Amino acid sequence: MNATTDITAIRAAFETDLQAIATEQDLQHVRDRYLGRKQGTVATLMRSLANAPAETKPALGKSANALKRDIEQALSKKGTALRTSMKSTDSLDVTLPGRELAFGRRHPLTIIREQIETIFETMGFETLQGPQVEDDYHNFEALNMPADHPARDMQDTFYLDQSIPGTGDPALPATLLRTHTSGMQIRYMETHTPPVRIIAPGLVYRRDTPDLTHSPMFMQVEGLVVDQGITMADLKGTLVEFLQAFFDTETKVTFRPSFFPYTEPSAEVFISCVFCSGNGCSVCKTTGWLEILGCGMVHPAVFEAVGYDPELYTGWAFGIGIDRVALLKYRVEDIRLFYDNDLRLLEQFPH
Ligand code: 2NM
Repeated sequence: MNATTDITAIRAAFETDLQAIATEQDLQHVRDRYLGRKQGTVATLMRSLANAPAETKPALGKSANALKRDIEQALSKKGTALRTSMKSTDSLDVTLPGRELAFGRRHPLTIIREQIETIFETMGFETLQGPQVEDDYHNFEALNMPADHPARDMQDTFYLDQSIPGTGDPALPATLLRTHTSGMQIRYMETHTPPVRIIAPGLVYRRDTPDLTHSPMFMQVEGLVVDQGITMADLKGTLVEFLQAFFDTETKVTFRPSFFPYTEPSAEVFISCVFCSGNGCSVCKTTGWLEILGCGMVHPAVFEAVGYDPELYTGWAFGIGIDRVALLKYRVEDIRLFYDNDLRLLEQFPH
C-alpha cells in the first residue's frame, strides 16, 4: 500500500468515525485517534512520508496537510454542533409533567352577590340590571330627595362633567354615577304595575375618602316589594328569612328606628354577631350586634313619582352593602382589597 491509498483510506475511516460521534467523549476519542501527536493516524502518516520517493514527496505532503486540516475542521464543527444540541436538550426536559392551566375564579363580591340573588330568587324575586350612569331624576328626585337635599351635594356624589355648573350644556339633563341602585326600582315601577318583587344588585359610587371601611366604588343589593295590603310584617318576615338563610338559621335579628328620605317608617337591621354569637367580641365592638342593612315602608311620595296610587298600594324596600357582608363573612380587614385585584387575595377564594 502506498501513501496515496493510505490517505484515501484514512479519509474514508475518518468519515465513518465522524458520523458515529454522539458525545463530547466520542469526539475526544476520535480527535486522539487521528490527531494525537505520537500515536495519531495523521502523525504516523506524516512520519511515513519521510521514506517516500523524492518526486512524489511534495504532492503527498500537500495531500497529507490537506487531510490534517480537513480533520481538524470537521472535528471543530462537530464540537460546536454537539454543544448547541446539548444546550437545547438541557432546557427542554420532555419528561416533565405539563404546566397546570391557571383557571380564573369568581371575585369574592360576585360570590356573595350570587348567593344573595339565589336566596331572593327562591322567594320569587326577579333580579334587575341597569345603568351605572344615572340621571338626577331617577337617582334623587323620584326618591323624595329634592334639589336641596344634602345627599345631592357635590361633596357626596360624582357628577359627570356636563352636570357641573358652568362646564356643560345646561339643556342636557344632569347625569351622575349612581349613589345607590334605587334608580332601577324607579324605572321598573314606571313600566310595570304591581305586584312588584325585585332586587337590584350592582356597583354604586360615592365621594368618600378611602379607608378600611370606605371605597368610592362599592357594591349594593336593593330590594322592593309592592302590592295591595303589604305591611311591615312582610318586610320583617322576608328579611329575617333572608338573613337566616344567608348567615345561619340561629341568627337573631333586631330592628331599630332609622331615617331614609324614601321610606317611612325606616329601620336599620342588626344581626347577632356571627363571630361571638352575641357574646361580644372585637368585630361587634362588644355589643353582640352587627348592623347589616337598612329598610322601610316605601314613602308615598315615591309611589306618586312613578304613578302608583299610594291609597291603593303599599310596599317595603331594603338596601344591603355587599362589601360589608363580604368583609364579615370572609374576615377581610380592608374594603380596598376587594378593588385592588391582587391575586394574593383573589386566589384564596374557591373556583
Ligand atoms: C335602603 C334603605 C331603605 C330603597 C328604596 C327604594 C325604592 F326605590 F323603592 F324607593 N329602593 N331602595 C331603600 C330603602 C334602600 O338602603 C339602605
